[in-house]
Amino acid sequence: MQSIHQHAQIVVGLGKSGMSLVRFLASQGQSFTVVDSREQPPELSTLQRDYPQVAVHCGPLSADLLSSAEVLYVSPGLALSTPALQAAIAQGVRISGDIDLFAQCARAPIVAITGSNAKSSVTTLVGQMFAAAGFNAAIGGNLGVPALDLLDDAVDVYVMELSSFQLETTSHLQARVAVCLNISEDHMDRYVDLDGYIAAKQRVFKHAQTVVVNRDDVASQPQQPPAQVISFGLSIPQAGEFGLRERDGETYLALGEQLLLAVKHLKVRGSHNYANALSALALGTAMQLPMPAMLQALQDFVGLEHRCQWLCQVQGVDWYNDSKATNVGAALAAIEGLGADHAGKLVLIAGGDGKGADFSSLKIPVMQYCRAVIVLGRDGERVAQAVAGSVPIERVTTLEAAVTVAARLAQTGDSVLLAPACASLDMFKSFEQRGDVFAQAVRDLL
Ligand code: UMA
Ligand code: ADP
Repeated sequence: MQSIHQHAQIVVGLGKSGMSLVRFLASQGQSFTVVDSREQPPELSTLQRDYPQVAVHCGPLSADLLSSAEVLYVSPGLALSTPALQAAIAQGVRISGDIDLFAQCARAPIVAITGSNAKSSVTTLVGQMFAAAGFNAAIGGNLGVPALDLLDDAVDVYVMELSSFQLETTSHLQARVAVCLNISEDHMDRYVDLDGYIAAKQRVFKHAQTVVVNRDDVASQPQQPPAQVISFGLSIPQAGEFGLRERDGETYLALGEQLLLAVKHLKVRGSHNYANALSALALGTAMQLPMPAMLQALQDFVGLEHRCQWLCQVQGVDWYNDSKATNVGAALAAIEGLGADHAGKLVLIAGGDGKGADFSSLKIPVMQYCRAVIVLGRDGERVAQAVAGSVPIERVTTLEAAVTVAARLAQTGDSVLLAPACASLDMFKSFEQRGDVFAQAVRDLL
């Protein structure tokens, strides 16, 4: 029988975050226990191979065990509303997570980036701006590499993508600069309502030195901003603000009255990408990065895979992979961005795991920009019902079939857009796999 003291620290979850916590705590010579509600968590064999001495409990979470701890390091995939966690919280057990520990140990400043959409794109872009300016920037967090794995005294700055799930367990972030890029409904299977989701996102601002705000999106703004605030938005900027300005028929990224760069020099299109460029400039400016390095990075940025990514043209039809459009807000940005940019119509492929979302806001842009909608996946029918009465709807059961039907429906000059407005997990391992399957099916048309 293990003593209660041995369970003083418990790592809850044995995925990527849990395993990074194990490595970190073990490297500090600390003792801890690991639990995971799954019988076979993904990192179990790695744990048993590398840390055979660490106690691990797999299967249904024990409220008694969790309540005996002093602190629980909870993985982002586990909701704090899980009954065994609630029981522990009621007993006064402290909740923390990998980001909290990371923030307490990081010796370099942290740029903290959250929001419903564009986190990965902006995190990558800001990382590239630091690199262009000659700094050793570590980028990660929700983007992929767990925060604790990035800790290194040689790092000049940490550029961190943070999810609402990670922020829920974070109390000591103290970012040098923090942003919540935008808010639209997501993860409604995890939050009681939109306010709960926004409250989790707002934690990014706690004790931040400087805050970057999206002046077009009130829900994303901090309730109590610090003294130093830099804003971005698509409107004409006032002094010290980032925004868009028109001059001689050209649109420019601008800082106050100063024109910085014509958007035609960016390799990514659509107003959502201009907003991302402006937010990255605001973040870089808050970190005193030189403007020429930032503008160079913006011009070199080709965008990330699976985000409104142009694949190829087949018989006069352009094909776009936006598999990362895992919520309605991202799908809307793609439909409106591509729709406004193209003379032809869009054939939209949507559906998957809807995470409890309301799809009704898709109807008007679908009516305006789409030729047809092809639905698939667990919530495909809910998407179909939301857009019913707008354009023809086809129902399919595989992504390959969706590509075949889309090729038949699209006319010369049209574009086919995979922007599911849903997570992929009902049919695929990840959004990357969904995008890869789509891209392969499109290549098979050639
Ligand atoms: N799980 C259990 N029981 C447990 C622990 C986890 O069933 O005891 C399940 C969760 O419900 C979830 C899955 O396991 O379905 C993975 O959860 P996890 O917390 O173990 O995840 P990690 O492997 O640690 O990966 C996490 C992030 N995943 C989630 O937040 C779900 C990764 O973001 C992130 O890259 C990684 O940490 C490193 O920081 C992925 C993600 O999908 C990309 N994020 C969501 C999003 O972007 O929308 C928030
Ligand atoms: P995140 O990490 O927040 O999911 P990504 O950069 O991976 O963000 O992009 C996710 C999705 O959001 C993609 O479908 C992308 O095309 C879309 N997107 C990118 N920028 C924006 C924006 N400013 N507003 C809305 N959607 C966006």
